Amino acid sequence: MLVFVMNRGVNIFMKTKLNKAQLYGIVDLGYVDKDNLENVCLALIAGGVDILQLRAKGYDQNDVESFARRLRPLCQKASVPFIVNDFPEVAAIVKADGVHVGQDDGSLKSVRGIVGEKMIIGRSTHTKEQANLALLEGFDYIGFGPLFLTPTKKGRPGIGVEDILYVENKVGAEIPVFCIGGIKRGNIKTVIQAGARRVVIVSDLLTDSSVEAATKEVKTIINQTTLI
Ligand code: 3NM
Repeated sequence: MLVFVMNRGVNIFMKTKLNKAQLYGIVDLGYVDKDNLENVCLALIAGGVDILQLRAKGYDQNDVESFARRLRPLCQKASVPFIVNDFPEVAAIVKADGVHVGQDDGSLKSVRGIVGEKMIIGRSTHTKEQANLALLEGFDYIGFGPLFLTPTKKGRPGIGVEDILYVENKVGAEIPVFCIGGIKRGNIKTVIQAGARRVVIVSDLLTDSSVEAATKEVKTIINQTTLI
């Protein structure tokens, strides 16, 4: 018998997936042609991403909604939580599993008011203090970075790996912390050895000639490094 467990808060099935996630992938329109969204989404899923976000900076709400409608069923079929960046209204309309918001995108309460009680809500954080505040406010997970300079988020300094352990111990004991920004196959071991348990990787996967193979490589590195 299939029992679909829901409580009054976030969808438990998706929350469990979130809690187990190690690799968070992003279909980022800065790297992916809009005619190729499905292929890249499927390649990330086949490679083993545990969560997938749609990020479409510079596009308007109607465009983002139409992109989200194309990716939502692919993630649903694979049981991969589907997160919409920046647009809580779109997340609500397409019944995404979650929405991700930045520091300037309003309070948890205001986002919750749009997406309802069941949806995962993540917050970008760039300092230890912001990470602590996001936990206190009640976000379901945080991004923490950018660790290194990255072309995907231009104009931001890298914060380095020094604070990862503190944030993992303090915030990561309660909610998932995804380290982000400039993480690549070449430096992921350093990031994990500095205390990271979960990572987001964008350009290193999306600029590879095989997104699927690159994603699989990352999963292998994570598994090997985590076992050490
Ligand atoms: N957010 P890449 S860093 C989308 O620190 C994003 O909040 C960041 O892409 C943050 O893996 C970042 O190509 C870019 O560096 C991540």
